[in-house]
Amino acid sequence: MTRSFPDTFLFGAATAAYQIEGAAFEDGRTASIWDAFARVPGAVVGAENGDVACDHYHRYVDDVALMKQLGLQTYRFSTSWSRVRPDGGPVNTKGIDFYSRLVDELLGADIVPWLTLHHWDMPQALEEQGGWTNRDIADRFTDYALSVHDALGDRVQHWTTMNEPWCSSFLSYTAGVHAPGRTSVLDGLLSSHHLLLSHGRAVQALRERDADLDLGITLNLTVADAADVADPLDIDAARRIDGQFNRWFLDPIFRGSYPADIVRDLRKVDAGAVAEWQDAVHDDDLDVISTPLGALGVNYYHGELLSGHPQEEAEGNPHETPGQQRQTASPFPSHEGIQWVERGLPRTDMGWEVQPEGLTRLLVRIGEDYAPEVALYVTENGVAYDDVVGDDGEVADADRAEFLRDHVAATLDAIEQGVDVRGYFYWSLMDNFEWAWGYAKRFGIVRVDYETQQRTVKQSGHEYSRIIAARSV
Ligand code: PNW
Repeated sequence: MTRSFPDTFLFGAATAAYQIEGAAFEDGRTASIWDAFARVPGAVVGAENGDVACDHYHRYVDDVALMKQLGLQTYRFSTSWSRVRPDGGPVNTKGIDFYSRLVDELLGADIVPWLTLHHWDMPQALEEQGGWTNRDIADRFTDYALSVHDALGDRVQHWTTMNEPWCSSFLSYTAGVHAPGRTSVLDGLLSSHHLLLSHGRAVQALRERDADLDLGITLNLTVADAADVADPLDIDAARRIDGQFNRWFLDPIFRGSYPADIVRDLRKVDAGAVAEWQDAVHDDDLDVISTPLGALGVNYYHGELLSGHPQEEAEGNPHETPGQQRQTASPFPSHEGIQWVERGLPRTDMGWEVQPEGLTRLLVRIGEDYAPEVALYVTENGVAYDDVVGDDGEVADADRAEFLRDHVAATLDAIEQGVDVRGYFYWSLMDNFEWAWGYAKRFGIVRVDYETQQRTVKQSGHEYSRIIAARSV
């Protein structure tokens, strides 16, 4: 039986500035933390960087034509802070003009622009003043948000402040596998708070400008299941991962408080860091952070099955990132005794399990527990596979086509269960710079030949076009 999506549901695809633009030092852009981190020996597989990436900065006209050909209704992209305000300083007209031309091109193609202000590429000059660990960053970020709004506010309706603050705090400042590569529990805690504070301040400032803007944030979220649902240790392991990954961000945004159980756990790990973090959380901060939103973006890649029995083997851990040549740590400050259990589900090229029903459960849970008043969008979902290019130049990625169809269907399942989900963005429009993995992992529905910059729509891209045209699965 085929089932249809609501008429207003939006189908799109997503990218991020550093991952596709290239032109890293053109037209006044200066270094971001990713330009700097990519040059640290051992930080990125193959010592690759985003200097050229997909050369989207020069090819955006063709890329928008490709989006139109695919039938995308919306396109999620990010603006580069160091292009718009190099070194975090005054506005760079040439930099912001690029986004203005991109937005015009999208609107001309009838594609709704979906803008993210921060997708991890903060100016390196600001990192040198402490980056997200320095409270002043909230003012810098708000200035940056307003300058993007100055230029694009007349044409862009949908604004996302942050992409995945868990990644820009704990993966970046505690685990050390993403820029700026620090390994400190305190820095992870401080940066998570300042990312949320910056989000709240920017939402307030943008809303003051224009009450009609659709404002939101994108979080990476997971379903954390206990291996044995009757085992107290397994239940507790699932609680701790859910708390550190999901609730650490959801609770301040939607409930105006940090999860007390996790604060308690963290105190056992590093009481000094928790005390310093508590000093950094000022009285009014949580009111600012919980400013009501119009949209919550949910990024879902995989779920996790957890055990609290240390003797079990930790084969299932999806949070393994490269960086073995550098000192790295767990992104979860409270990880002792937690094991990820292998459950035999198929795995992707990232080692992540394929679990579409997890997306349905996640959306239902978020809709019920946190966001009954806010519209949900799946702002990222996608898969890396080791694509094979045929003799005819075609990419027969039946595995990705199936993944896409199954997750679009899982989104529809949530809608049918009453959750207000209004869009789905596949990650990613095209193969691109996959952070610490460099160009080794391909998520695109469009293949990029990094020698020639030629784009080829994969079988999964054609499949997505058919789904969008039919508006049903
Ligand atoms: C997201 N994890 O990153 C990002 O938003 C994208 O830029 C990225 O390309 C995409 O997912 C694929 O990786 C994540 O460790 C990186 O759980 C790591 C995790 C989650 C999301």
